[in-house]
Amino acid sequence: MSNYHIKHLEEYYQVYRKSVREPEKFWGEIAEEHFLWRKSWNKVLEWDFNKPEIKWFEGAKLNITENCIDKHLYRTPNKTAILFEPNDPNEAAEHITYKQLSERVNQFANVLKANNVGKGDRVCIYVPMIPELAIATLACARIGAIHSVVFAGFSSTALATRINDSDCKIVITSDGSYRGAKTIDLKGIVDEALENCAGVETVLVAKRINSDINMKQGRDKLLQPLLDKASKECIAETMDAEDLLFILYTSGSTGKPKGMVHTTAGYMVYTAYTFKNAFQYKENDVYWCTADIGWITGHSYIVYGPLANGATTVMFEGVPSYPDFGRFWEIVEKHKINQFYTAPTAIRALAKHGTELVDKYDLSSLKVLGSVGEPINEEAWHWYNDNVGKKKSPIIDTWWQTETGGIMITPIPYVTPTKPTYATLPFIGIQPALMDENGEEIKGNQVDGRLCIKFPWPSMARTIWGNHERYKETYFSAYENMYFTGDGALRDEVGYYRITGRVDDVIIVSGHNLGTAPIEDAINEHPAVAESAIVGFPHDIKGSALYGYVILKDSGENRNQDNLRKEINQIITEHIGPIAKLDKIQFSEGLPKTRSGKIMRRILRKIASNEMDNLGDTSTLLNPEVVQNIIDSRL
Ligand code: 6R9
Repeated sequence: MSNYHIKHLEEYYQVYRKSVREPEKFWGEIAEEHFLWRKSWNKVLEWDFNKPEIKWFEGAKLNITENCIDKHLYRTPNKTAILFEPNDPNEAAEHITYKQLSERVNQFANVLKANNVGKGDRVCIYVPMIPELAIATLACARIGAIHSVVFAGFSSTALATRINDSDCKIVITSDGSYRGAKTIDLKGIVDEALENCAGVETVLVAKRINSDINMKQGRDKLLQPLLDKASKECIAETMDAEDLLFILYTSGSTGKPKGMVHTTAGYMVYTAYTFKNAFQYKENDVYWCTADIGWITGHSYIVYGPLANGATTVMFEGVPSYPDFGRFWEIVEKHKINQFYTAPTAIRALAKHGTELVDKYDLSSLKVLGSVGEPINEEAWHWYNDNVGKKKSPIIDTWWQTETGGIMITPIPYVTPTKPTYATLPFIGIQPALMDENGEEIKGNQVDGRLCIKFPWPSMARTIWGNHERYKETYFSAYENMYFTGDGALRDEVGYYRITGRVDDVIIVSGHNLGTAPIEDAINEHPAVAESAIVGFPHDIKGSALYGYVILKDSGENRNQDNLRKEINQIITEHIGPIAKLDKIQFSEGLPKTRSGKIMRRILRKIASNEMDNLGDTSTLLNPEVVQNIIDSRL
């Protein structure tokens, strides 16, 4: 018997040891006993971090939707698979059973086929958090098309870049979306994006807000009439274990976004296994992850992981602040949520509004509280633990990445004793290492270094779409034979890990990864801007916020600086989206540079964070005098 469900700490250590000593045997057993395969594998694992090439379950044939849907049709056809909670609390929630999900996914899959989409084709999904988003994703998987979900808060420029990078021939979208009191014209954004996307032949449009939209003849089609006519049967495509399941873009520290490629079998096995254990999901539990499916958290822990376990997974369309800051807790009470998974930035935003709105609702159904996206600070951890969990629901601080596909370091609730701000122990099968600046592994406890992973795990990204060289360079070149995460971490006296944050130029704002380079590129497009540099600074709700140093072409004295600030944020909104707007914009005369011309972000970060007494040695700079000047004009 494989250890699919871990129930106590002894068992964790025992299973962990097994997973590390005999990884192939371990994962082979998990895969064999808990999933449907059309054909078994020839070999559980083949890997080479130098090429890099990683293959799990090679030779196996399967379809992930048979594991996420069909498998449950025999036993629990009438169980709710997806519980949709709309933006407006007065609109009824929608319970989609496994049987209904099966029919709707098949209909959608048939519509895709009728629109010339087949195995290996890329499909861009730009849909808000409505059931069609999950259904479209699964419909792609059903027919072997590769989905590329783009978060429906991204701008038209960001959308176009992603559509073109992966050559999507079809875009699925909606007329618009609801977000709190606002509506957003998504179709308009798509139309704008497609002016620069010659390869897109078809746009399928779901109706959500019933707005008047422009429909381009021959290209745009309303989805519902097509779905209504489509058959509810669709035989799943047979996929190889290593066939591509999806592409999901994430920000790098430089250059354009990276289309991380995830494949079928390993991703399925690992997300399902981590879901079961990290959330201790039990048969009739109702599980809610507040992320958007546009991020990896939504892919793995709203859609695939929960559905592979036959769970009830909640999809929430709205925002935590609408109609008031009690909305999350109202939903927890209403649907008797058992596992609740959110981000530190949301917790901090809610904590700011006191406990009254938490105490108003009955949260006694909660058994597990999750956190993801960025380090959770001590204050937020305690607020979450005291007021939401009432000190009886363990907090799992889950560390992982778009690239890792699934949770990597986390407590297992009711198994691993938690410690505030610590992600604690590696998940089963995960072998972390801390590295020093000379490329040596730092052994022992009470140490800190750069976080790497020594051995492959099933759900790791296999490449960057269209750029394997960049994949190698970014993740496998910093340290020999190691996957480099880009994060720093410390290991305490008992071997618990605490993630200390990025060690590269990625800034995490409200849990969203933002690379500095694309934002700087956008700002530099303003005709008055000569150069710019972005750094993060501590923010009590967002975790980090963005601070921009902008150098103007002329001295800028004749300009209205407030207008300039607005224009700069407008350009950023157009190029990337509102999430990348700068909180502070300082106009300065120069930027501190090394002799090789590199911007010394370390110094700019310190100034933005008001740590001026701790600037380090600035004498080796090309232009040391500029530092005082920047300090003097600090905001
Ligand atoms: C799942 C997800 C990945 C980066 C990662 C790290 C940060 C995520 C964290 C955390 C501290 C946690 N991060 N979870 N830092 N503690 N529990 O967020 O993926 O959007 O790719 O971000 O987020 O810096 O490297 P992604």
